[in-house]
Amino acid sequence: MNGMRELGWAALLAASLMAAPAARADNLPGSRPPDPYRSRTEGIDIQCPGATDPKAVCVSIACGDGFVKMADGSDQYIFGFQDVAGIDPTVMWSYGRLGAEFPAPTIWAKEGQHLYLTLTNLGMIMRPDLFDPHTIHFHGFPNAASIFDGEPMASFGVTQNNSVTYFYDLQEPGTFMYHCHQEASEHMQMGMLGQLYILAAQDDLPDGTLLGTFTHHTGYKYVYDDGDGSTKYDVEVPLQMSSFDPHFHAADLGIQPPPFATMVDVYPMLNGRGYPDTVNPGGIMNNRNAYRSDIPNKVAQKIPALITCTQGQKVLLRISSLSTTEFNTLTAPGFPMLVVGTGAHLLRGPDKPDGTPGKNLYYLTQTITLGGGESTDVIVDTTNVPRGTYFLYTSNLNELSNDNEDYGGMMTEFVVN
Ligand SMILES: [Cu+2]
Repeated sequence: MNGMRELGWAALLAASLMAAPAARADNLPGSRPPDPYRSRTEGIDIQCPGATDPKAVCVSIACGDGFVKMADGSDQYIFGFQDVAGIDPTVMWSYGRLGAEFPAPTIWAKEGQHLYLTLTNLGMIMRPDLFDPHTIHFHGFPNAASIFDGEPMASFGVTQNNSVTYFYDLQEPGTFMYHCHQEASEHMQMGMLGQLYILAAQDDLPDGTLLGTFTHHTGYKYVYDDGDGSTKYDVEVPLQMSSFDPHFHAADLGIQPPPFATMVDVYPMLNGRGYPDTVNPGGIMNNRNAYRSDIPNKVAQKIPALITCTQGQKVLLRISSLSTTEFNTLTAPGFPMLVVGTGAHLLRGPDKPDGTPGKNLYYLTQTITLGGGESTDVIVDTTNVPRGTYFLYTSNLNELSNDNEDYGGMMTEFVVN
């Protein structure tokens, strides 16, 4: 066993060296498309400066603890991730203290790229008695090598004060997610949840390429490599369903055994916010300074859930769930919600024996129900939707509250201008 273990660590070291820390790359051309929504969601894909592999993208994420604010004003202690790309390792441990964000920073990359994903474990500021490792599990990645799967029972967790670089050869587009898999029930309830989108290579076809009877033009975006233009969209909105049990978070902060068996979530959220915070287009400042007077507050919830578009646009809702407790249902009565993908796959039947593509299995629906680990791609064509502000909300009506505060929870607004 010892020999195998040493071999594993040798491979890890080699992988870490391949993606040595890079200088901050804000001014370099990234693979992030110029989409106004994306710039607000702090997508963090960047080219690796100096890399000889033109397909390489480097993402650097740190994990630890922090605080977020619920829509009723209460503070929640969390475990989570933050973007530290380009942060000098000599200052990272002071820069990143109590810096966890919820949801985790969204990772964007393109089909065909090589993703070098570095995770650094900064430890727990409020729980110095805990020596928890953390991992990144790229949920849904096909055929992950167990060493890069972030699944600690098959491989390892990243221990405190250590960094490890995971590697993924991105062969398939889709709406994925990531989370920590170490003591998953606890760490996922505590907030180690993020979104991970792989953009379709079909976006980059030469102008004028024929896809059947459909003509591709530069700037067109598709959810999948559909071959017929049927998953083209104009505006893209991330919507991650999640929820918190404040008693569980308080127990972790108060050095008490977390109540697994009685886990009941009373803060249902979209992108880590309950209504009306969901429609706040800005970030939400936390209150960590009240717990550590030497650390100033930070914006720890950076992903709005407000949906805005111009009439006639096709809006892609990338909906996912990493809930540890509930199945959640979203509805927008009267809206034409076309489901084109589930589980990071195009909804299409098998190819025919002569090689022609199978039949599209897209369907129109009024409700989307997801459990933890599920995702779906919904396209709303607003051509026939009258201009106005609509609600997208959960039909589990008990989830339309922020704990004891009514008229909140898992609800947001869909604005058609
Ligand atoms: Cu963890």
